[in-house]
Amino acid sequence: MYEVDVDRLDETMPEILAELLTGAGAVAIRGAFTAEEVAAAQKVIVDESDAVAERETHFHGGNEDTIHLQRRVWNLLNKGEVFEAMVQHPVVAKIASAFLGNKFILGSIAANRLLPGGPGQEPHIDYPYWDLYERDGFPTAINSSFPMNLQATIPLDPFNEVSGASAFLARSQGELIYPDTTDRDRFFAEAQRMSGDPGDCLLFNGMVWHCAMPNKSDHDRTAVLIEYLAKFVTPLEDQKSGVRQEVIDRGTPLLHQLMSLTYPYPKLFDEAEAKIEIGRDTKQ
Ligand SMILES: O=C(O)CCC(=O)C(=O)O
Ligand SMILES: [Fe+2]
Repeated sequence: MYEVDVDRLDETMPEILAELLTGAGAVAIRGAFTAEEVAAAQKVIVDESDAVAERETHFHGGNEDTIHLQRRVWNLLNKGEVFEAMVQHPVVAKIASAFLGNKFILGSIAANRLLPGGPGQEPHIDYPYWDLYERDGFPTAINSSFPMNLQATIPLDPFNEVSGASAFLARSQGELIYPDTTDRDRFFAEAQRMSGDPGDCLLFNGMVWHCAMPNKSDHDRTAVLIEYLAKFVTPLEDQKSGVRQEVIDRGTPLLHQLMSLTYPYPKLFDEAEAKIEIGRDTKQ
């Protein structure tokens, strides 16, 4: 995987964007989060997923028998200050801003915890393309020429071949298709792993074919999955209803942007002040 050089971020940004859009489709930021942040996140996720019943999940249609060994924790922005920091990592924010536009938003922050024996997923692409197998639901000629999604996977446990590090097929974003069942042999034969240590941050273009892989180790394999979207895409998780007011009150301008609190639409124009808002000649 392409390794981001955080000391030369501005200089290498064009390379990073090219790698994500038309290159392999994934880049790694090593050591993005501290051991303390990893431990704090891990504690919340283990406590939550031990305590509550199974949650909605996806891409596991073929694994009904082992699905109890896979645990999702949703809406993490509401579940610990560490996640408020995680969604605002400065290097990730800079890359997301350049990739998706500087008003990028948060689509989701959730955890995927695979217990030993936990199942992998079907190869897929991520929201907003995650049901692209229902092709008629998408515009004609939709294509991969520009991105609407950037995914960040933060391993909280060692991510390797044995533990079930996510697999991805380099350059598969090019055609923007949801992998067919007949593509799976090629996917599993040619896919690479997003290997990493706890606290790394693995960024990928959500149009890249990828999936969680089975956990064959004797330890948990947990990752925080963050989804960033272009400003005009409907977020996956309803943060406006799901996140407590105190999180909003202590939030930075970036956090408010991420929660779409600064994005004005949809809007009741009948109730808006009569003024000229949009247009090249508009006075700000
Ligand atoms: O947990 C993983 O390795 C990947 C999860 C994933 O791709 C998803 O849930 O969309
Ligand atoms: Fe995914």
